[in-house]
Amino acid sequence: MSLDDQKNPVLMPVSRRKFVQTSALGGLAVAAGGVALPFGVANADETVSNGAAPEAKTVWSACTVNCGSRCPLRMHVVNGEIKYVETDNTGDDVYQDHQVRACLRGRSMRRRVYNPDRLKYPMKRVGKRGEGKFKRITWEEAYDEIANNLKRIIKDYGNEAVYLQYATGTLGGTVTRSWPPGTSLIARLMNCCGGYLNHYNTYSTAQITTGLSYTYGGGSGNSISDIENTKLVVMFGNNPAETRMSGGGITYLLEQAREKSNARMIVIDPRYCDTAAGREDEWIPITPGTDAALVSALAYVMITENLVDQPFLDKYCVGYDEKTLPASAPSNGHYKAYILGEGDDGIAKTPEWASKITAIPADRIIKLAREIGTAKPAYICQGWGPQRHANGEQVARSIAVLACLTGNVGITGGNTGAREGSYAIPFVRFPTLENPVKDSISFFLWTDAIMRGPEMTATRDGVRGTDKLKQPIKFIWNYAGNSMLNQHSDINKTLEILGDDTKCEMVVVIENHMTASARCADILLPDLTTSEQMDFCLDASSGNMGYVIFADKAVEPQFECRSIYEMTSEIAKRMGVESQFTEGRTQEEWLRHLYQQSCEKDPQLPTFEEFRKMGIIKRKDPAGHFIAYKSFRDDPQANPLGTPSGKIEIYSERLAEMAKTWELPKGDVISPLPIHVSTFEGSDDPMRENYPLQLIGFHYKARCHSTYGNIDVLKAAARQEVWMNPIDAQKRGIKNGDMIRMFNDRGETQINVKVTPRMMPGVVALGEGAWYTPDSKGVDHAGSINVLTTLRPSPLAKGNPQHTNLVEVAKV
Ligand SMILES: Nc1nc2c(c(=O)[nH]1)N[C@H]1C(S)=C(S)[C@@H](COP(=O)(O)OP(=O)(O)OC[C@H]3O[C@@H](n4cnc5c(=O)[nH]c(N)nc54)[C@H](O)[C@@H]3O)O[C@H]1N2
Ligand SMILES: Nc1nc2c(c(=O)[nH]1)N[C@H]1C(S)=C(S)[C@@H](COP(=O)(O)OP(=O)(O)OC[C@H]3O[C@@H](n4cnc5c(=O)[nH]c(N)nc54)[C@H](O)[C@@H]3O)O[C@H]1N2
Ligand code: SF4
Ligand SMILES: [Mo]
Repeated sequence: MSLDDQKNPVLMPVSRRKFVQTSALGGLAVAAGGVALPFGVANADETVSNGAAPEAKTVWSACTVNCGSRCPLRMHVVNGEIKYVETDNTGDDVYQDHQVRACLRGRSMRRRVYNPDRLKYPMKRVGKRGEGKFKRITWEEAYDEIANNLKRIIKDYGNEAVYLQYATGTLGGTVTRSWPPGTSLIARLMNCCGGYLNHYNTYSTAQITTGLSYTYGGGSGNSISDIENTKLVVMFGNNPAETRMSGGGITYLLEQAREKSNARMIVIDPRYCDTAAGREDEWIPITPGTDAALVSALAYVMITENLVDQPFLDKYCVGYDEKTLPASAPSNGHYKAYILGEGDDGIAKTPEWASKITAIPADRIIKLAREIGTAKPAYICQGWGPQRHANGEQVARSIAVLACLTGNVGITGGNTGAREGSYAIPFVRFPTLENPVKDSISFFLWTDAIMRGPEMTATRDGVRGTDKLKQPIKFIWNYAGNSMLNQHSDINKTLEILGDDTKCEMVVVIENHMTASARCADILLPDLTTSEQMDFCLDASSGNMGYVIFADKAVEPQFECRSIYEMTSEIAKRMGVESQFTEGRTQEEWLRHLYQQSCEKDPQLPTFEEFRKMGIIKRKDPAGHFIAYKSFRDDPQANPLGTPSGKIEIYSERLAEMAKTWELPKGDVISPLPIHVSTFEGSDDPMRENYPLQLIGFHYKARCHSTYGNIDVLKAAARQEVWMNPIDAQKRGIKNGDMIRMFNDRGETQINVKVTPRMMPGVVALGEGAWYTPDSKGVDHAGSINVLTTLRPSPLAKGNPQHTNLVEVAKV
């Protein structure tokens, strides 16, 4: 398919007939009111036939979704309708002044704006919550209903009962920014009204962020462009070809950097992912959730063959061996003792030991250890797949230790074992004021907080800012997110929790489309898309090039949709805080005001009108490649890390303390050293007798999570299917393309199978984010993975173990 597919006449027009189609989710919602509104879009054919010269313009806009990139879109608008979409045409092909070329998703933006699932007017729930039955109401009714309930719930339960849901649909925006929660206009509104219950961490990186905060007091990595200075690239579960697509993503940068350095690249992943796919020097499939065992055995070989960087470990690290072990630790509590079998478990972490756990042959582990131990420097990194597991904190910390054993931290061509770092142009953000409420929960435990809020404590559930939650969640704001259902775990259980409206009393969803989460709303507000309003797209970067985009208004608002600024201003008025909220500015006045402030800090910026014409401003990192912890490496005394010791803590005294004091469910482990631990639904769980296959998810090129998941051409271009090894397929009498059922105790999905040696035996993989499409028995028919995932959190981060699942697969 050509990148400019939107110009292709066969694929182009969104016809009127198609546009009134009811929702793909069963035709319930939009059709329920039975009201078809006049169309905001003129039919393409009409504009040609009426003879008048069409009014054509090109407007800079942006794709602001949470794919890790941000991309400029040039909207070609004729008579008020987007006809086709192009992308950046500034700069050249040389990296760091390159064109930031949108991927096929962004180029399909027109199909999101003019989508049959588009919400048209405010609606109120009429059936059971989650059923998706609504009636149309006016904006005045919607605002009043929200404000009245908000006042009542704050009065009855306090501001701690009002929760801002994780929602990253527009995190690239400025006025429209939806995440982190504290940066959204909803936060500003709530902060004017006494505050809200916050969340920390993310579905993306909970285990690695928490894990590495103990190791490094942070978790940054060298920029990927620094691969031009390396000898060897080792990727643990990192798939930039899919998760960092486009000229703003870094997949192309990776290839250009490798061309310069000619570095070898080893990809360690249960799946032969697109990043490998012929570009790799070697693919090492690994049993999911066992990377820490692999690292332990690599350490064993490096220690016994004298390949570790002892001076680095002595000078910069705590707890590698007895020399740097804290006094509070047992004398055999150091990492070297654990590896050599002198620790409490008495097991030497030999390649043979790890081979049984990881399914990687012992001689391959030995060869890999020698290779990593002798390549100087080596760029060791991990994506976020290995950490999205029930033992993900341990895995993330272990991979970081590998970078320390080999002395690769803080140097050019090396890396910390974390994901790549990048550079962004600093810009002034919308001020959202201070949250008077300090309590926050892990983003993943909101369903728990609905059910048992006041039972949740700091040392059992990781509640922060307070010892114990005061109230259960009673009110949820869900702005630009699908984690009310589609993206959260265990959809069936979550539906049950949400279905009881005596528990959480009010759910407000602000969306563009009739998503699974939208169907769980009590009040559903139709938002503008990026194309229908003015905003800046910030925090955009491509390795060591930062950029910002002027996302202008391309077309008029469709139907009765309104902007988030207008919605929150109207609710602020009803809450009696309008002047504090708006400060008397319109959306455009705010943008001009913020831009003025950015210009004062950064005199290099062009004027507002110049920026508007340019569409995109790019800037290279003045410091060159980003080298994580370089100042610490250069002078550790002057530039200590954010850990208590100021050093890299292989052994963490804080974790040792938590291991003693936290109340953990049976089987959960917190440990001062990064070690391999068995987990629930891991490769050695006895549950495998009933559910013999490990199921991992992955982030798929067809969508950004669930966003773009309802675009016909994208669905056709990259089909939703479950990956399965021929050995597993043959055992079950399954052939490539068959319709299968995949199930466990939590639910079932039916989807076509892709039988492929790109998947290791014993493991199946399914792209996350497909639109949950249940039948009357609750069986999903779209390959929506979260009918199979668990609500049980990981031990330390209380994060989402969404890649740790056991299932069985059978032919339908
Ligand atoms: N099983 C499994 N589940 C996962 C993951 C996994 O790997 N496996 N990954 C997790 C991760 S890392 C993440 S980040 C989360 C992502 O979860 P979410 O943050 O919920 O992301 P999306 O599914 O993209 O949902 C974004 C929503 O915003 C809406 N939206 C887009 N633009 C606008 C706008 O301008 N205005 C409004 N009001 N709405 C808009 C879209 O229609 C979409 O419904 O999912 C998590 N869930
Ligand atoms: N196209 C597209 N791009 C995206 C997104 C999207 O939805 N679509 N989402 C964006 C967001 S919000 C995020 S957080 C990132 C997510 O980025 P990641 O979390 O890095 O993406 P995943 O695909 O979940 O995992 C990366 C790889 O890890 C592998 N993997 C899974 N389990 C293990 C394991 O135990 N060990 C090892 N070694 N490998 C394992 C998977 O097979 C996969 O190839 O992607 C971003 N980019
Ligand atoms: S989905 Fe990501 S890579 Fe694709 S156009 Fe949007 S921002 Fe760019
Ligand atoms: Mo994410």
